[in-house]
Amino acid sequence: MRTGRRDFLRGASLTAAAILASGAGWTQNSQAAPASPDYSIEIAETDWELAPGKKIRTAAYNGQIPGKLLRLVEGRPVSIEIVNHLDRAEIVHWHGQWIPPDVDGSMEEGSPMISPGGHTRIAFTPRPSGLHWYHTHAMGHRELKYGLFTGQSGMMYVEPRANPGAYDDEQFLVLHDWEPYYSASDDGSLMVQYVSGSINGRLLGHNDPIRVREGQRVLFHILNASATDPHWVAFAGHKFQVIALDGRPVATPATVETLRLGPAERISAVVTMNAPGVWVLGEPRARFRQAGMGTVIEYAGQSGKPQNPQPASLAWDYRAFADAVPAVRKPDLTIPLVFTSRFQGHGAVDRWMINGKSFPDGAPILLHEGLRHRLIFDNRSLDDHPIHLHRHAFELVSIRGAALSGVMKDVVVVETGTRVEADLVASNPGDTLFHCHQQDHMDSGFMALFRYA
Ligand SMILES: [Cu+2]
Repeated sequence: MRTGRRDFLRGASLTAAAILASGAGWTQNSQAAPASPDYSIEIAETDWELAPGKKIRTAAYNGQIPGKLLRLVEGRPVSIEIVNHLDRAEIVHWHGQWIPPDVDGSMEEGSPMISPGGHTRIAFTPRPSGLHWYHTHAMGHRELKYGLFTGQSGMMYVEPRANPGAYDDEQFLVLHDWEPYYSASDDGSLMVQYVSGSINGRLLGHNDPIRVREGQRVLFHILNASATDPHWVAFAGHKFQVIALDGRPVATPATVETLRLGPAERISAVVTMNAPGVWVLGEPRARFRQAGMGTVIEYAGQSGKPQNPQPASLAWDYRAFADAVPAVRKPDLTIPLVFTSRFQGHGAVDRWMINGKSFPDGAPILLHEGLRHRLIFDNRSLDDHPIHLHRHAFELVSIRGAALSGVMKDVVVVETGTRVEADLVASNPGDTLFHCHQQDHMDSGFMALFRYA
């Protein structure tokens, strides 16, 4: 581990970017030797075995995929050392946390990048509680080798001050797609596909089974860390009681058979283990299951080949988790956000626009502290988009014209040709990035900056 000040100085003497990189941390100060951090994240190229004989080389955190689970406590400050062993600048974003822009981990908000070979230390006070995650916010680029195409992601669970605790065991599952390549879509533009997919860094059959006992209530915390793909999750013979979305408890903890997670979405759901056997939990769609995106659940005393019957249908509706009777609130102002794409020719990636502008061309969108802003996500493109707002959560207020309340999110999938409305009560001043979480879309202009007036 190279954390000495000498290394920092060598980095800092190289470029202005490296000097900027020191802005957020103690490295500016030559006097005080800091106490050891609560956590340390080392970013480096890693040879990772998805399955015996199937190795990939990718950047990862601390040599493991996913990165280690960070268990933080709401309101208890945490310090994190980040060391970048790569030959390119990196940045770590704390997805779902309501923290200041200088530590949020977004260049566009003013967080410094960590120079090649450099390091920094950040500190923040975790809020809100629940299931969140940390991941690179660097660009993916055309080669599909950087950004979220790598293994640079991990879960962060912020314990609430009062833990509800109505479960016997907890399991954390991170979905990710690997070995990306371009294929031509029907209209001739390029889309990203993958050879393999994993849960917790291993292909189906190559993870240790999750061992359970009949009657147990297991709380699954699931994250889709894919760079670009939405995923379904099913667990044949069992149902999920969804208690939180994106870390925020839902108004109605409804029970469902299948889960859908757009890139960056999280679901916390309790499963009562009432069907003894050996089962597969994972992507029900054949293409993704064959690519490896599943894990085995084994009841005590049971053995044999994992059973994997298909769900009757794939269904997901955010409204299932909303208040029984939607609360009606009047916004103070309305912000229309129209999503469109421009075809760039056969064999090219599309250009993406919000209100007709590709980032960074548009002017910042102004927020007013304390006011209720109604964001109107109007998707006039042919793709679904997982829309993300940094440093805040918003409340869904309508989907395809149907009202709802009681579902807080920081990512929402806005399906093609539809409109989703969400209320943002602006309460965390500072620049705030708004973007599609699909890596190839955000890289191609699908971003905007929100700025407090
Ligand atoms: Cu998108």
